[in-house]
Amino acid sequence: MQKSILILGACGQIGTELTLALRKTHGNDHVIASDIREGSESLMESGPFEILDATDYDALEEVVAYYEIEAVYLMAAMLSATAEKFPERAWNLNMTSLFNVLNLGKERKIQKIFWPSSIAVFGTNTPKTNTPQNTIMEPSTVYGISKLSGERWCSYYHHKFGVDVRSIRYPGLISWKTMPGGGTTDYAVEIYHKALSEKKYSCFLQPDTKLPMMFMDDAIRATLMIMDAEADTLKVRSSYNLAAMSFSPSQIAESIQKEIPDFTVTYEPDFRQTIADSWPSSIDDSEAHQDWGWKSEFDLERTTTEMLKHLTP
Ligand code: VAH
Repeated sequence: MQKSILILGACGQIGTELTLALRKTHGNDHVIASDIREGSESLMESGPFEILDATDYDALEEVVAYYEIEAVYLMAAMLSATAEKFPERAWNLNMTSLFNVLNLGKERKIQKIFWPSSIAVFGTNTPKTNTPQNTIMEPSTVYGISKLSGERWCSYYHHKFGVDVRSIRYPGLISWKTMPGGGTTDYAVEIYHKALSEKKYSCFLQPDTKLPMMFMDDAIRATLMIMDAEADTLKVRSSYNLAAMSFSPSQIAESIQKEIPDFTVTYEPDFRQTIADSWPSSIDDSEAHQDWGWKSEFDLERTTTEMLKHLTP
């Protein structure tokens, strides 16, 4: 009998699109979406859904047993900006949920795990351009600390207990199907919505703040690729660097102004500027390319075309 897949945090920015993509390839009934609240209409209508708190081990174990889950995608997390406002809640959510899933793997109740890390694991003393897979990692944000700790635990559970956990350090992600929440890179989504609705946007980062970014279609494809890869090809069991493009707020504004010439942007940096300044401006993802054939397909121009096409009423 075909085993099932469980997505934790299925209503989030990545979780929503990942659920729809997995349902397309595995069939709706074999992909169980879950979150602490219901999600978008397209998500709720397309297959089974459970209200589930990823920090509740007993509830998680019950859902895994009931649906005979083979693989878990743990997408539930508190992102960088919100985590700075609620450090202990962020640590509890990001770490307890990870330990719950890793322990299910250790007990062989599930066979495969995907867990998202982030470029937030790097800090101000990390080499800023073409940041390598292995380098100085001293994150200065609650979110980055939780993601770096999570990477070390993923590697420990793989090497000590044989848990098949796979991970990617996502850059900032740009999507049109769902709004992101609580991230420092969320400006790169908000700007498209504001360009279309008001033709003006106040950006919370400086115009020259260059950050690694990726269109959601690339991020979903990378996630499915690493999960489909042969286990012995994956030499990195902490988390793989992943890259597509890097741009600044002024560069994304220029790409939008090619389509909407009278769009204007002002810049009013807030606390998220300090977070962004601690992150790399570009990433070297050679290992992901070598080990499992990763190659991005969306640059800024193609991303802007897709975003404006799908968001235009
Ligand atoms: C955030 N979107 O802004 C997330 C991401 C690299 C940034 O991890 O917190």
